[in-house]
Amino acid sequence: MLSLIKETAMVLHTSNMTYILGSLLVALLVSVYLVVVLLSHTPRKPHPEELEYSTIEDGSDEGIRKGKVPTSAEDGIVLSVVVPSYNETGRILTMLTDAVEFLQKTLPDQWEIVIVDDGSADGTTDYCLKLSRDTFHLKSGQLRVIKFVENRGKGGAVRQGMMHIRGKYGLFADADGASKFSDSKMLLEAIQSMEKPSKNSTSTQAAMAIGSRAHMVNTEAVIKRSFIRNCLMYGFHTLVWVFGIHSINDTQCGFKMFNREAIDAIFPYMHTEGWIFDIEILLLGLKKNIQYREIPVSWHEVDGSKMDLAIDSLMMAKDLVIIRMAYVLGVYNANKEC
Ligand SMILES: Nc1nc2c(ncn2[C@@H]2O[C@H](COP(=O)(O)OP(=O)(O)O)[C@@H](O)[C@H]2O)c(=O)[nH]1
Ligand SMILES: [Mg+2]
Repeated sequence: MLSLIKETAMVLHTSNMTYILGSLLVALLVSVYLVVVLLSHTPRKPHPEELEYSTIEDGSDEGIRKGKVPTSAEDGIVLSVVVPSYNETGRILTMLTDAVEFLQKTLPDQWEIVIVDDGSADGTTDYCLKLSRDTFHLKSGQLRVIKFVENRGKGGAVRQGMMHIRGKYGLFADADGASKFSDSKMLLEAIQSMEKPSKNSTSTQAAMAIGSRAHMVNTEAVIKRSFIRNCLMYGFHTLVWVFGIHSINDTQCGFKMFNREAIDAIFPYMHTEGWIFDIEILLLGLKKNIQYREIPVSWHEVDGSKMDLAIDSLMMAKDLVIIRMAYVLGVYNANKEC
């Protein structure tokens, strides 16, 4: 009789423990889900002014023409270059000079530059339009500026720019000219070699070419960077690896090109507006089986970074975890535009 009571007590004890552990697990999962929902991000809708671009007027010394941003490719434009720009009057001249010179030479009249001025307070928009007229002597429409009413972050600017280009291909490139613009040729050739599955094929496959600085890890350019910046870089790489992008060595290079099929499959679905947006682009690309190639590009450190190493690194780490968890838990849906 005593052993029966003991056995019953044991069974009750075990089932109680199972019940408690089960409840804890459910509570943990619900909490994680709620935290991810709370910290997930919905990109803000553009203000009406942000769906317009400004460009210089032909044959006028000061005239500025405005137009509605395009939503599809237009004949004649092969390459569109999107430049996210936040207070860049001090740095953008070098980048634009390099880009305009190369584009005029290699794709005459078949290119455009779209500056996305992310709520700058230093007159970036007027400065770029003035350069377009007085320094580069461009035609109306060749350099366009979309000006945000309020700051959204680099990811938000790249998203908006890429969704409103006219080119068959879109490249986004940093305003500080850290990469040599002529390297864009390698990215274009890589995409063109991936997009046609065979010589006779009529369909075009989505493809992206990812500028990479991975080959520079042991070079002067990286070694000379501050100790703290390199520590953060290694920490970040580890986090990216843990959260599941194993096949791409440099996720953060601000020099990436897409064909229109890839642009349509990625950018309307992108939630992230901050610095970590490259990771979401790559996750969406991988999820959608978009072909890609990582292309080594030149790169040099340019002073005047807008990143606050301490705060932005913490934010990036948090956002990286949230993006990954949001896709795993179904908070973000790779097939639903946002
Ligand atoms: N749209 C947008 N772009 C930004 C912002 N901050 C920086 N950028 C752009 O992002 C690019 C890289 O910025 P940079 O400060 O050089 O970053 P780093 O190279 O990672 O140190 C440049 O084109 C900047 O203008 C921002 O708040 N919004
Ligand atoms: Mg930079």
